[in-house]
Amino acid sequence: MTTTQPDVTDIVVVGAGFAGIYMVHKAHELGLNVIGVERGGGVGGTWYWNRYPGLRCDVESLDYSYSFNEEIQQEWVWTEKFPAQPDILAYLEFVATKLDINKDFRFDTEVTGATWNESTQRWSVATTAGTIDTKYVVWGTGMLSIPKIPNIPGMDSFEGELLNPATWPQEPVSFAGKKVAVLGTGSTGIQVIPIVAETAEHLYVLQRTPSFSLPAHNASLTPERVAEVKAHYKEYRAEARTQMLGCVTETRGEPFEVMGPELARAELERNYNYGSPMRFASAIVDTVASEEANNFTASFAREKIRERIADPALAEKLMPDHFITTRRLCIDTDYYETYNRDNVTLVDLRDEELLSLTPKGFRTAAGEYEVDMFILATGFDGVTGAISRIDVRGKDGVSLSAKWKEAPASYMGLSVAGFPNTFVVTGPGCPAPLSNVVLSIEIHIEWIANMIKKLEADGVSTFEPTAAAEQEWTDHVNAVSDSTLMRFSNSWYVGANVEGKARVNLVYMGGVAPYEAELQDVANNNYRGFELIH
Ligand code: NA7
Repeated sequence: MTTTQPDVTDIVVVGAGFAGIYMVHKAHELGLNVIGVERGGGVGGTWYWNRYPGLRCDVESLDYSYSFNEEIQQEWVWTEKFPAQPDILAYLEFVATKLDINKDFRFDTEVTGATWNESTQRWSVATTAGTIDTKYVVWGTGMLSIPKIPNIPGMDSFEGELLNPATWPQEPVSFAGKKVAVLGTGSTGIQVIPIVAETAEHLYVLQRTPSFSLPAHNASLTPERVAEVKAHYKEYRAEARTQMLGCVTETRGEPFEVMGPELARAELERNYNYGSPMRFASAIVDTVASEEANNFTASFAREKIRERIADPALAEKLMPDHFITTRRLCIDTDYYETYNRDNVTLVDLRDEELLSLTPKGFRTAAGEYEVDMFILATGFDGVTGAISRIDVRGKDGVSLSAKWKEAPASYMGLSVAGFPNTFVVTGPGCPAPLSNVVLSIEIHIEWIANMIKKLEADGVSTFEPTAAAEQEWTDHVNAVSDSTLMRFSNSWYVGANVEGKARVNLVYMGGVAPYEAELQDVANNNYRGFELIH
């Protein structure tokens, strides 16, 4: 009998999205051996799988890109204010080629488990293409990579096309002449709905919770704007790094009380006209913290929504009633105007509960609807979803998904007690979900690489955060969150969208710049909170 020997390396990087690409590059810089593992057929991560028409990032392209390499940021040309999925994918392919990291990835390969070996003090990573023995594992599995598929009775019986935006077919999908249903009105639904309506015979939008959405005012980037940013890109990026959301917002940085209603309204108007959720959310600095500021911002946003919908009764059904920014603040192109079309019907699931899918369509408490296509824009098992589906076993065989079932805790949003020599990029308890996530990823990868460099230089064989440090950070994340209106959130930011998932504050609300300062403080104090074993 022959046994296959595991491959041996220094670092395994899981995922070839923004995090994985940069981490493999960093491993090269550190002179360490690295193996990347990616279940997709190429780089891109969530931008590889999500391909539905209308998909764009809601962070501007000049921000939503790597800042660490001057050559890349000068050479790549963004053409639109908000980048479309094909452009982001092409950008990541360009970066991967430029950094020569494709050769280090095993594509079409899934990580199925990872086990900490007490005797060797190393990880054994099980993949669909063999086992890898490694000192470190860096999880770059993404915050929004596992779609949440709702358990609707009769789903198997539906004879039409059942599609999920997060695993959209690579070949074009036609809506022409079809009756289509879209379930879900978060960012995904809001982006796909206007596109479907353009050619579908009829579109039914199934809404349970209305979102706040603002016009994106997307447009081609003028060569002048690109040249202006590129001439001072270093300074532009440096400024982004001083901000709460990790991108330039030109906020006055004043709370509602200081601004007063007149100035506050003018600032909301200015940012609304600019078209950017990051800027609009930052216009009044305490929108997410103060009820008064939030109500003011939300009233303004509701007024704007009303102006876009011809039928006032329909407008009221589309009116969000949560604290603005405690669920994703969306941007759109013609989302509300789509409801003014004759071929679009809103099915308000608060009035008529969705009971089931049927062979020919779907049934609500009000009756049966026939459709040829049903699109599940029902979101993701955010932040912890991907890694929790992998059988990760730390010290004493403890399973990470079991540990996280009750409360997904981490130290500093990137490491977990009981799981040595491991980093979870943009894990629970960091500001990434409410930030320019590319910058949040860069902050994590650079910090991780610096830590590995120091540990290697000092001859440290293992590290892990202490349980006390993890608890202290988790308490801090909760205290900051609870001091904001996020305590009322009912979204993936707090795990509330997935049945049975623990409701916890997955987002650190302290802001990107203060968070980076806290990370630096940990590093400067000899990695305070970590146990380092030589
Ligand atoms: P979201 O923002 O989680 O939105 C999912 C939508 O699907 C939301 O309107 C949900 O309503 C709805 N939904 C989910 N399950 C159901 C069931 N079972 N019945 C009815 N409606 C349902 O996901 P997106 O993909 O749109 O956006 C995710 C992130 O991607 C976004 O935040 C950006 O960061 C990019 P509910 O709220 O549950 O009532």
